[in-house]
Amino acid sequence: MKFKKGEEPKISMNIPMTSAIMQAVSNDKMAIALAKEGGVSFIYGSQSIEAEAAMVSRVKNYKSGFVSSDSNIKPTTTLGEILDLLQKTGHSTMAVTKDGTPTGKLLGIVTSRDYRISRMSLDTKAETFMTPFEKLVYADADTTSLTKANDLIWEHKLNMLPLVDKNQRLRYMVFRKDYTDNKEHELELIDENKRYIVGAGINTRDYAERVPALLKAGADVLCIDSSEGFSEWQRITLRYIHEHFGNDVKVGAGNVVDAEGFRFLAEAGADFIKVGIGGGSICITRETKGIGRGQATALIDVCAERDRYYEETGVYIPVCSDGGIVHDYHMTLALAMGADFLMLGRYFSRFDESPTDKVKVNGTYYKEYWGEGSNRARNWQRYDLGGARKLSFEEGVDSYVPYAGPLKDNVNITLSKIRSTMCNCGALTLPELREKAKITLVSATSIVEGGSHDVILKDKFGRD
Ligand code: MZP
Repeated sequence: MKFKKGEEPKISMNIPMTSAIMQAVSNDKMAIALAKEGGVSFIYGSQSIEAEAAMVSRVKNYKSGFVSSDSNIKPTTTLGEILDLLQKTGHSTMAVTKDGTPTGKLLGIVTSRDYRISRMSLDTKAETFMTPFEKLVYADADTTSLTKANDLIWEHKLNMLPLVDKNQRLRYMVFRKDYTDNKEHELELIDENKRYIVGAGINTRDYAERVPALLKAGADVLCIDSSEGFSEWQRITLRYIHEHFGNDVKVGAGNVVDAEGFRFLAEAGADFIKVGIGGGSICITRETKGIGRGQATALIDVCAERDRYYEETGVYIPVCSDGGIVHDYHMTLALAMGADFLMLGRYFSRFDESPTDKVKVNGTYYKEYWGEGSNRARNWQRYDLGGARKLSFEEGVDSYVPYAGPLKDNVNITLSKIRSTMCNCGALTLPELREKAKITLVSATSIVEGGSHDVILKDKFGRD
């Protein structure tokens, strides 16, 4: 977020990644998964105010687990009673230990997840479902892989396996493969009282109602979601929010693609500024309207203006590079070109945690991914407002992207590539990367040369 020379920003991230303000990308599930890795999601605004605020509130109230003393849970306590307790305390998981401390002997774990409940009746008594933990297998939370944990679960006939760290503190649970969907369930962190940071998308029409609802739900940061940020509407919206809710409410604006656009939004009071028009993977704005600019050119131009603005005013306004990332190294390039952080749509849409359906076509899994400017995304307004809105042309497509598995694994691989490139450039921090990275123009030949070429890859050998 914007900050003055010598001050610290009010909100900062552990990794420079945000997920796009899109129906197909950022719901509460995505927000929790990304926040666990240190990034921030912006919950999509193309839904009713109530629905968006409810998503924000679920992220803010999400607590993965807590430890209860066994005095609360007696052998005769029923599953229904325990689930009531979980609901009242806003948790999804509870670990029960002998003496009520996180390091005490673990008696059992209860989760409110549906698949657990489906296998037990609400009258099931604690003594029944806690019994397996007599055979509890403690393992090293830092080194045990999901596959190994699953093997242990089967071997010991458990429904879930708690993992503890070196100090015997309960760190994770691994759930047995679910019987119904045959999926492996993720590791669930138990660290208590963590509140995840979450952002939310807003628009320049209903901000007087939407903004207070989102702030009440706990949104940490807002962002005006539009493909055209260099507009009077954004200035009016920013002024209204800061006048009515104070400067502590952080609002990003955009998108712009040049120095003039940056300056306009900076002077209008934006707390961060997004760059990118027409470069998104699902975007056809350039094709349909001829509006936009190459992402790298736009980013370099805007970042230079950000630095000039900082020199002149002593106010630093972070820049977010939004859209167009295809390969992981594009992220490093954007960061080296000056982006403070990135916004990604396609990248996150491919993961388990995105809100869209996973479909199987010819033996390969895909996830759905559609643009906010597609009719599919715009339809919510037609339904919600109940009236016939004038039909407009589409600026986004409805598509499939290859399914890529869990967010955590993918983000970790991407980050390790970014770190490795930073290492090549001799940079320990992102500002150092900007300073030290040498960016050169590449020819089409050099791009071909950069991949494997003039060899037949073994997995294609012998095929048509
Ligand atoms: P990408 O990561 O999929 O390449 O791009 C995501 C970005 O594309 C979003 O953050 C948003 O700025 C932009 N977007 C979303 N919907 C559309 C559209 O329908 C679009 N045209 O351009």
